[in-house]
Amino acid sequence: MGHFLVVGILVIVMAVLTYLGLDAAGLMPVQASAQSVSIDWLWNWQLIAISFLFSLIVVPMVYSLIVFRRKKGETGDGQHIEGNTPLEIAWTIVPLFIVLAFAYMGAYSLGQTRSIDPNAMVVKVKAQQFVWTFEYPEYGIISKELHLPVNKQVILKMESADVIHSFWVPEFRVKQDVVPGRVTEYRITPTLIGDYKVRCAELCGASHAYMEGPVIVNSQADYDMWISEQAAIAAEAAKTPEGQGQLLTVKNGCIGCHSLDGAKMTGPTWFNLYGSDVKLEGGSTVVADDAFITESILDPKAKEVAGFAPTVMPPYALSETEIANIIAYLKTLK
Ligand code: HEC
Ligand SMILES: [Cu+2]
Repeated sequence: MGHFLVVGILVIVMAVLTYLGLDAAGLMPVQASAQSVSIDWLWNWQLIAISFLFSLIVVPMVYSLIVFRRKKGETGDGQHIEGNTPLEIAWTIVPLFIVLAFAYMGAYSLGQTRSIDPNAMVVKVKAQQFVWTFEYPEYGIISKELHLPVNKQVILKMESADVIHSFWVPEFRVKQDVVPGRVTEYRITPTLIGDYKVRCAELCGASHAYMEGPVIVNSQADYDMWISEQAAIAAEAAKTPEGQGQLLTVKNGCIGCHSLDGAKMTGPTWFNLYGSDVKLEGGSTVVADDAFITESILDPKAKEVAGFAPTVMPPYALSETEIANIIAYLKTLK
């Protein structure tokens, strides 16, 4: 009986120490959404259960290794034990209740994170290799930054242009796949003003690791200011062909692959592109004029630019005017 008492006390001490250690390790980033409260609550109970089960296995094992070691000169077999019905019933019933309790807690937490505010504002999200774009349909704003007002539920309606991506802001806790061919929804109520990052959490291609975008939680006043600034910029841009062209390149995610400043990304830079000589695969060159650019947008595989994979850029079925506007915009990039 003495052994049971000692092991029992050691298990409890070890469980408490393990839990305190895990808790102090800061495994989670800050809590920045209403949804994260119930998720962290569930996570905390799991840490407690894990700490206890870990101790329940490790402590008796180490204790036995030390205390029940074979003594010098001991040569006989160990005692033969067969079956223990009360113990077997206990180790079936207790885990059953633990699993049921966690199933209930999990369902409760899921319900909390899904709770619907009928006044939630809508932002459209487009995911594509390897960029996130955000559209505020009420204001005609398209942006590479997601701005959200604090303490207000937002519903993201997410679409993918190519493969499966996954919208993940660790500080918000909730994660949701973005699947081609359907609209997935993501509800969140940010509660902490600050700058975060959305990452793609689904391996989606060569530059998956760089598929990040800023997520900024603002006070209502700062958010309103940002919205009116962006709406003014969008309205101003819509007046000129090059402005409309620029909006199109954001909307279609072109700038996820083409830099404006000479930097090499997945695709060639657009800096000084218009009118320049473009080297093609195989050694020939072509002048980047209207015809070449139009062809490159409608049928990117027609001519391969040297040093770039011809398969990554999808064809874009843009209208003549849209392409003219994009060309007008490209001309300004000098
Ligand atoms: C997924 C990445 C990606 C996206 C998105 C993308 N492109 Fe490209 N683009 C490329 C790559 C790679 C090449 C070079 C290989 C080739 O010719 O196909 C290229 C080539 C081009 C060229 C040819 C010449 C050059 O040097 O740039 C033009 C023009 C162009 N893209 C325009 C666009 C426009 C306009 C959009 C948006 C409507 C767009 N691209 C979206 C990757 C992309
Ligand atoms: Cu992705």
